[in-house]
Parts: sequence; C-alpha cells; structure tokens
Amino acid sequence: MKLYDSTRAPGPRRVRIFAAEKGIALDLVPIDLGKLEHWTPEFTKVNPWQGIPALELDDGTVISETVAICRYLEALQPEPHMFGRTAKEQGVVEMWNRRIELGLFTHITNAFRHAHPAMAEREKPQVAEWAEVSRSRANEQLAVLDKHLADHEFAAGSSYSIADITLMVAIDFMRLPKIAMTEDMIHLRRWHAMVAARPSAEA
Ligand SMILES: N[C@@H](CCC(=O)N[C@@H](CS)C(=O)NCC(=O)O)C(=O)O
Repeated sequence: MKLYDSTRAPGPRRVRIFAAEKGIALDLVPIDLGKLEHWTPEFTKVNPWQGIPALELDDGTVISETVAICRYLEALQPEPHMFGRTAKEQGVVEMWNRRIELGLFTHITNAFRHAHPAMAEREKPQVAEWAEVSRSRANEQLAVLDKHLADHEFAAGSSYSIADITLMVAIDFMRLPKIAMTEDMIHLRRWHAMVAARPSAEA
C-alpha cells in the first residue's frame, strides 16, 4: 500500500498516526504541495481531487479522503479499535470526530489558507475576512473542547480514538495561523500533553 504523503500537511499526518497506532506499515510517496506536484497530470490521475492523503492499494484502487482511508485501515485490522467497538462507542466517536473536523480543523486550515501569502497560489481567491472569521470560530471551539475535556480523559468515549488524532493534528497545525490554546485551557493542555506523548505522534 502506498500513501501519497507530505510531512507538512495535516491530513496525511492523521493517516500516518492512525496507521502507527495499528502497527500498519505504509510505503510513503512524498508529494511536494509547495511545488504543486498534486496538480500534475500524473497525480491528477491518482486523485482527480488533487489532494492528499491518497492511499493506493496493491490492485491499483485509490482511496482518498482521510477518514475513508482510516476506515479502510480499521476494517483491514480492527485492533486496536479506533472508531469505537460497540454501537454506542461508534456513535460517540463519529460525533466527536465530525465535530472536531468540521467545527475546528476546517476553521484552523481556513485561517491559514485564506491569510498566508504562501497559500495565495493554491487558495484563489484568498478572503482575508474568511480567515478572521475562521480564527474566531476556532477559538470558540477550543473553549468548548476545553470544557468537554474537564471530565473526559479522551476526546470521545473512554479510550484513544480517531477523534484524538484529529484534535491533536488540528491543534499542532494551529501554529501556522498563529492560533494558540490559552493558558487557562488546562484540560485541553492536559489532554494534548497526554496524546502528544504517544509514540505514534512522531509518525
Ligand atoms: N477532505 C480531504 C481534504 C484533502 C486536502 O485538502 N488535503 C490537503 C492537505 S492536508 C491538500 O492536499 N491540499 C492541497 C492544496 O493545498 O492545494 C481529506 O479529508 O482528506
């Protein structure tokens, strides 16, 4: 299995961490987004959506979309469960993963994409106001998540899951648009230190 990857992009990092938690080895194929390698005709054949991550299976099938790739890996190797085991766990993990991806991660990436000069070529048009709105939405969500983590060890349910990966990668990516956890977000900080200490965080 080949993972089209970039060490700088948050999406592929989610997949690398997910695979590392399961002990699944992936052949990494670097794609340089800065050089627009994802816009080349060769890569467009791999993924017409021109984004990474994309996972190419040995039979040539390509699965793109971060969560779809993670679901495929989960089906291939269910242990350790990262999308929940019981119906209730699966519902809770899905809820938090979507809340974090749609409610936080997307705002963080838009705060970066719509403001940073390095993204001008790739995000047309860049809308500065959109970046500012995204930044304030992200800050609101961080406060909500801090409250949630006051009485929850993990982002979703009682064990580590894809929701923790999505949240950690989103928070680590905040350094680019210069968004930060405030000092008083002690629960989010406690949780972040815990998940960042897992060996998979280095993947
Ligand atoms: N919905 C897709 C989004 C894929 C995506 O946008 N990936 C980013 C990197 S994290 C990318 O390839 N961006 C291309 C660009 O910035 O031009 C997913 O969840 O995998």
